[in-house]
Amino acid sequence: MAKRDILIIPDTRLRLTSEPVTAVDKEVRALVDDMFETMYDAPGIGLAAIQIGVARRIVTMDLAKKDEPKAPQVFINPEVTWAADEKSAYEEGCLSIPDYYEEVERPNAVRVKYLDLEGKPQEIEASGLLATCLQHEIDHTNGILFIDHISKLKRDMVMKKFKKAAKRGDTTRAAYQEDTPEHHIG
Ligand code: K1U
Ligand code: ZN
Repeated sequence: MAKRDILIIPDTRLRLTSEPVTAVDKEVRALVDDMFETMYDAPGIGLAAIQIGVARRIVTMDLAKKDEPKAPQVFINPEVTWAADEKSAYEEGCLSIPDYYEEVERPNAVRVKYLDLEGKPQEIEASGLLATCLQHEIDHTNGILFIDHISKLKRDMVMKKFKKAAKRGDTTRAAYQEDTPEHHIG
């Protein structure tokens, strides 16, 4: 197991469309282990493989609360097969956009088909935070970021701030967080 570096915007690899997994083998399971180590260390509730620079359609997630036992979930080649017409808003964050949070409106329930760690096809119906997180992570596998769902004005402000930070050489989450402890961009 190894903790990997998380890519930060404007890293262009975050805009890649990830490739489907063709076989859930030892190599994929080792990558999943690294993703969990990276996600728990961050800490985050979800992670897509492209966030550590691997363009494969793999998502890890753990929505357990602080006082609950760990509840790791893995989704390989996840795909939305149905989305509710009704929308709900949730204040989202992203490990690739440190310390920026904004409300995003998405379908409040989705059905998602995927492969489990044994390579078996599965399908779940999700609502609430699971639905939000699945949509956020599936977006990552398609090169889409949550800031693509907010206004252009806000997105441009965020991109400007992170491009400036990248120019300064602040390309790690740690460097960025030391500099900007505030949650909202002023
Ligand atoms: O994909 C990512 O960048 C991970 C992201 C997932 C996510 C959060 C909120 C809404 C949708 C998707 C995060 O985990 S951001 C960090 C976060 O939300 C969190 C971290 C520690 C404790 C609780 C939440
Ligand atoms: Zn994200």
